[in-house]
Amino acid sequence: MSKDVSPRKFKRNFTVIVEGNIGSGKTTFLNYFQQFNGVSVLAEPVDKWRNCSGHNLLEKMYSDPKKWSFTFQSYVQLTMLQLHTLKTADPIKLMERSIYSVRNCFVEQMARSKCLDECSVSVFDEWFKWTKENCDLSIDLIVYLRTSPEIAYERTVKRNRPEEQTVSFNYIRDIHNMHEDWLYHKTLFKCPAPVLIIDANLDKSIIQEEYLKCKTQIFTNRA
Ligand code: DCP
Repeated sequence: MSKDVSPRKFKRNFTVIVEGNIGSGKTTFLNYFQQFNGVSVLAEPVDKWRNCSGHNLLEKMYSDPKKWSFTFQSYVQLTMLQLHTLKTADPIKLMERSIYSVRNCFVEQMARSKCLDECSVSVFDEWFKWTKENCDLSIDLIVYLRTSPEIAYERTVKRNRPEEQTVSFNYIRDIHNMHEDWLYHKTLFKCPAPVLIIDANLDKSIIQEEYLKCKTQIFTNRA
């Protein structure tokens, strides 16, 4: 295996977050980066969300969004914070999603669709503000896997995750719009780092060229 990263000492990891709609291909992207030395790949802890002391919070959130969205997103926020503050041995830390997409995409969509009431959103905002001020949530690069909502929806239907049976096209379109406003148009919330946009509509068989561009940017920038 080639040695892509020299064993220099860094004050902290060069942190890259991978963002994109549900079904945009974040897992495939992360799997590609598993092969390189010097990169710690931190996948989203979906299994934890499915089993919080025996409770499947992901399933609960989709089955009754009004009742469980706050509980679910609170737990996601905690698990994301655990990943943000985790010190990894490798110089590059590649994370699936972040505390930023919890607030800027999911909580925002839930607030607009009234799944979360104003006071619940205020509690999220207080937590978000406190953690930003008191924990190191620094990000060096955001990789945005940009898809059309149609393709993201099609992939979600195809993979047939039991908890996602009630996910509608409209929900995927809303979550798409939140990502677009945050990371593409940059009209919603401040971006915590430069954004690299990848055409994630491309099929698995040809997307590796896009990944390669991304690899170059990550490995060059962290040097
Ligand atoms: N989810 C959520 N709120 C969050 C993060 C995720 O409701 N703050 C939900 C959406 C999905 C599931 O959790 O139902 C996993 O979502 P992701 O988009 O993070 O992961 P995927 O597995 O869908 O990613 P991909 O298909 O891009 O690999």
